Amino acid sequence: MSTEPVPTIILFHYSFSPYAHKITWYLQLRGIPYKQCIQPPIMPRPDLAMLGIKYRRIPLLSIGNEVFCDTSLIVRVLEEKFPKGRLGESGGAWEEWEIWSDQMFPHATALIPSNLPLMKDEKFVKDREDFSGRSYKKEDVDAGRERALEKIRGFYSHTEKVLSDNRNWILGDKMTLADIEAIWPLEWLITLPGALDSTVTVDTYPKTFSWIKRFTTLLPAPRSVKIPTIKGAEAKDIILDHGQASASSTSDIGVPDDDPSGAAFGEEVEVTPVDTGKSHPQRGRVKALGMDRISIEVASTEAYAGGGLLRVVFPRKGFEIKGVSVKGDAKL
Ligand SMILES: N[C@@H](CCC(=O)N[C@@H](CS)C(=O)NCC(=O)O)C(=O)O
Repeated sequence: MSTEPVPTIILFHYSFSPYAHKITWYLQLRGIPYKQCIQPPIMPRPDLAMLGIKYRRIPLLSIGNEVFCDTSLIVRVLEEKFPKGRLGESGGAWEEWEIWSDQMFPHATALIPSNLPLMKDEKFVKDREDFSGRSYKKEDVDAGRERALEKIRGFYSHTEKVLSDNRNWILGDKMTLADIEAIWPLEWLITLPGALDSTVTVDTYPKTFSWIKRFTTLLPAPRSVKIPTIKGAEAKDIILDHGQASASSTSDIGVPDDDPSGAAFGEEVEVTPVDTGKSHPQRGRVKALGMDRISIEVASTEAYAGGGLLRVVFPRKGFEIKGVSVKGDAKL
């Protein structure tokens, strides 16, 4: 682990984002100090727009001058920087639970009850239809409910089976990253009133419910952790204050001549998720293309004479890169 002082960490999120819970739990269980910048649950997000960030998914995590997108990359970056804390060794076994919960999430969102005030808010419905490409209209949500519940029961059954030998934690007798990776969508549904029905309860999945309780009891009590909350303007100053490429975690990676994306160093590209949030591509100049990550330089609204720049970093998995230097060029 590097002995360099760690620059300020800022989590951009809103309180009811289940993907953000995965990261707040990780930060708290590893004992990593961070600040938070609370975002509106729907677009627009002016704090991010002034940084030149068009990518729309939550959460994002900045470390110094770099903003990391997608929780899969955020977890990996934090694991590289902070491998110690209140979590046991999991080797690579947590990665299969990451894939598992990503597969569960679309079915879980299909269980957001159509009678929630939020689901009657036209702006929210429109925003999420743009985000997911799926209908959030009451009749469609209600019609999809049984099928989603059936899928979701499969996920609770799976953890019930894994825990059937009376282990305390998903990989055995120590709480690990695999627990965080598995619990966040299960816990979210349990705490979302009306999402589940009588087929998913403490009686039908007792081991899963008590494991979730065991986990949440170990989290620091919300009142005991005072996470400093900062406004967008302060977050922007912190991020833009940290200098340029020298402060970047990806500056040693470079760009191979024969990268499969076809993109070259310095080329202007758009990076876009392949599943959700596709109508919000992120533009920037290629600075590094590693095996598992893409780093682009993005100009904030303050960019002038080489200042006001930041790095935005994406995982390779689940994202595509398109050149934009030539109009209509759609090379991959
Ligand atoms: N693969 C992404 C998924 C993140 C995601 O879907 N987040 C939801 C919130 S839990 C989101 O961005 N919803 C739309 C929005 O808030 O704009 C990740 O791991 O970060």
